[in-house]
Amino acid sequence: MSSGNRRLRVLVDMDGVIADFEGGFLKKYKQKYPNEPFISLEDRRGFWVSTQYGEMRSDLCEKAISIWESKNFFMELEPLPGGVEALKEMANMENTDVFICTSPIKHYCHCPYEKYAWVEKHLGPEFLEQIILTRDKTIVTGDILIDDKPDILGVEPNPSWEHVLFTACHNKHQELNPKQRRLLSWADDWRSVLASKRT
Ligand code: UMP
Ligand code: MG
Repeated sequence: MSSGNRRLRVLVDMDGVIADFEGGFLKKYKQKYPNEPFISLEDRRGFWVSTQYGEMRSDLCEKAISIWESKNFFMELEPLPGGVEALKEMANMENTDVFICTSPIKHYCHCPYEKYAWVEKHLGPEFLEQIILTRDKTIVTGDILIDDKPDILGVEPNPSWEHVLFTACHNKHQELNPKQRRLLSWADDWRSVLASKRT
């Protein structure tokens, strides 16, 4: 990012990085549709859950979407192991600004509210200052974006951040381009990744 800015700005995605979207989806899908086929997390491929369900049977795309459009879906997601602790530690590091950068769904009646409520519940009210809700992360500036989506595109062709791919069930088989880095989980060495961005 801009030279002369001594502070490190870390953007951390929410779904699939600190909140267990895939696990929460599968649990509620099975509860709501006990007689329909499902895709185990082991067999998940591709970022879009709805696409893979739709490929299995076309009506399952809508059924999948109905799960995350439901009240309390985002609110009740479990934290992914180590994520909350890592964010709190990061936020307490010197010269470090941490933001949660997350894309809400367009069915907006529950999701944005529940994302704020989730952050307040798991990270504390002071973290509400750090939330960025956007469908286009390329226009947000930062040194690093930790995100499980392999392709993060938008109107800005040259985002300021380095995207570090957070490993998830849907991306673990995917090959990275030679310059791209992964964080395998929050047990992986995220502190070194941050340190590498401090000059
Ligand atoms: N999402 C969909 N369809 C899918 C999978 C996810 O709309 O098949 C939504 C849920 C989240 C968003 O709101 O995409 C993912 O947000 P990020 O983790 O990329 O911020
Ligand atoms: Mg994500």
